[in-house]
Amino acid sequence: MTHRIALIDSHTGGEPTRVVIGGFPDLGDGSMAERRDRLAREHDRWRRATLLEPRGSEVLVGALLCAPQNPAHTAGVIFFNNTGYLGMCGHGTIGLIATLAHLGRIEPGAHIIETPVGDVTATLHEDGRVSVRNVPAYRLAHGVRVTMPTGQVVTGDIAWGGNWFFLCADHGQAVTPDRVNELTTYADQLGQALHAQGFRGAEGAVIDHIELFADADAALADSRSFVLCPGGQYDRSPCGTGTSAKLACLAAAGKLAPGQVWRQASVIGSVFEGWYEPGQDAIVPTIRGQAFISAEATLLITPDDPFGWGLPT
Ligand code: PYC
Repeated sequence: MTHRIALIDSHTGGEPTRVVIGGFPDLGDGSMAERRDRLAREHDRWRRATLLEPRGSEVLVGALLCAPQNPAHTAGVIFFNNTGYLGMCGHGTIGLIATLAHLGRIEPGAHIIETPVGDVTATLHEDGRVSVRNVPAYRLAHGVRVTMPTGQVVTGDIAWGGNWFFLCADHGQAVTPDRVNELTTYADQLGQALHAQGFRGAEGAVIDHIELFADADAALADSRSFVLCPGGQYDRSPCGTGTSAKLACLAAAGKLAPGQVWRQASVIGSVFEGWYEPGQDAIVPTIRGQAFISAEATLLITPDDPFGWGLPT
C-alpha cells in the first residue's frame, strides 16, 4: 500500500516548518506529551520519512497537527526534527498558525495550541504576524563556567524557554552568517563540554540548545544570536524558545522590565520581538514573528521504494 502524507511547508525568519496535516498513524486521544511518546516509541519511521532524505533535509522542523484534547482549543501539535522530538517550538508555532490561516481554518485572533510541554496562546494578527504567549520560562543557573577542549572558559546561564538552553556571550566568536560552519563546530563542542562537565537542566534534562550572543546593529535589533539545535543544525530564525530563555535571563538580571520589547536577531538577520509578564518563579514570555507559506505537497511512500522510509543511518 502506498502511504500519503499531506503537508504544508513554511518558513519563519528563514527557518522551515513542515506541518503534517494528514497521513500519520492514529496516536489516540491522550495529551500531546503522551501522543509524542507514542509517536517516538511506535512510529518514529514516519518522522524520518517526512523530514529526512530523500524527501527532506536535516534542517527541516516538523509539526504534526493533532486534534486538541480540549475541544475549546484550536489544535494540538507535536514538534520533531532530524534527530528526535522538541518540547515547544516558537518558530514552528508561528508556522503552524500561518498554515491554519492559509488553509482557511482560523481567523485573526487568539488560539490556544496544546503542546507536549503545555498550552500556548498564539494570536494571529490582521497583518499576518503571529504572537506566541509561550509556556513559562525561567533561569535555572547563572554564571556557569564551562571549560572548552582548548582550555577556554566560557561563562553563561542555563534557562528553560520550552526547551533547555545554555546562553553565553563571552565565547569570542564573531556571530556572522559567513561563519555558520565554524559556529556550528564551536557550539557543538560547547554543548559536549557542558554535558561532560555535568551541567543539566531541571530533573537531569539534557541541555540540547546552545545560544551564542553578540551585539547587533542597533537599527536592526538589541542582540544577535547563533542557536545550535539538537541534531547539529542551526536555527535560521532567532529561535522562539531561545528568545524566551533569553527574556528569562534578562528579567532575572534586572536588565529588562515587564512589557519592554526586546528585539532578537538571528545569525542571518531575521528578527523576533519579545516581551514578558512577571510570574511566580518564572516569567511568561511572548514572541512575535511572521511565517510565509512555501509549499503544499503530498509525500508518497511506495512499497517498492528501497529508501521509502529514508536512507540507512
Ligand atoms: O523557534 O523555538 C524555536 C525553535 C526550536 C528549535 C528550532 N526553532
